[in-house]
Amino acid sequence: MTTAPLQLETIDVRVEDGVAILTLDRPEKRNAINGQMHGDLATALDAIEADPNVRALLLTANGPSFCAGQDLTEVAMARADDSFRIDEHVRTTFNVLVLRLRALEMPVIAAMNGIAAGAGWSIALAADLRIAADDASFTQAFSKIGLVPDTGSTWFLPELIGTSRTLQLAYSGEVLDVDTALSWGLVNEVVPADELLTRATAVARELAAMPTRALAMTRRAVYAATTSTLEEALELEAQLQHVAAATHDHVEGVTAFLEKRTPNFTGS
Ligand code: T3D
Repeated sequence: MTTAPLQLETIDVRVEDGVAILTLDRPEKRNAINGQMHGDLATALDAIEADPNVRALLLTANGPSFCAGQDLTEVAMARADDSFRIDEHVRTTFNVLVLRLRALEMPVIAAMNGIAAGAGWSIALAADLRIAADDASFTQAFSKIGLVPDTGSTWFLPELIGTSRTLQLAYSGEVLDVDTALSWGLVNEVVPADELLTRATAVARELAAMPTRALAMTRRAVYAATTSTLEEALELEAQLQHVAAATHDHVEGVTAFLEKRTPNFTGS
């Protein structure tokens, strides 16, 4: 079964070998997220969630930067309307997006080129793995325009780099280089820019060929553990193991091991 590409105004989605490659495609504005892109992201995720062929998501972007965060032109225009509430905007757009990414039943990988700013970086932080081009860089950006980090930055960054480094980045809005990001654990791997998509796609394909339901439950358990007690984590592991043990892929994995052959996982 093949899946037709989805060409939206600001986003392109194609499915290859079980990987949905979601490309932000507004390069002339550095992939700043306007209302159209917020809507297109929701449409793209609807399609990805509904597609049984998709077993991993790769987030990437066209042009010289990964994503410049919220489209500030639109925010400036919206503010002219007295009824505009920025908190509602954040709740109904970025917050929903981040929670949807974390709830997906598959691994999520970000392939990051150029600069990622503000909410654009936060979206990548919601992914499980980040593979960065050697020209990638990262900025919290929010303080430069008198805003508070959002889209999960205040939650994701301390998890990865601790509170002091988070506040250093958030206060200064400094542009973090990719080597420092790698050494701090903010990206998993750095590759030459012209190899980014090839490498990230290879990683995503590898994950898509694995026991998808077990990987989905793995990310669920790991993310739940960040806010749970050891007792709660142990209990969730036990419950999820019960579900995993009933999957076809578990039977296939054990059978293949005993038969000394490569398993053929189907994601079921
Ligand atoms: O309402 C809410 O939901 C609040 C939520 C906020 C979440 C946030 O994300 S706040 C942070 C917003 N982002 C920023 O502050 C970053 C702003 N952009 C930049 O600092 C730079 O553009 C970059 C460092 C990202 C890239 O620099 P460079 O030199 O490669 O490109 P450039 O020349 O600055 O920009 C190219 C075009 O993209 C330019 O448009 P033009 O003049 O050619 O028509 C520029 O205005 C546009 N652009 C870049 N970022 C944004 C943007 N337009 C609107 N909004 C942007 N965020």
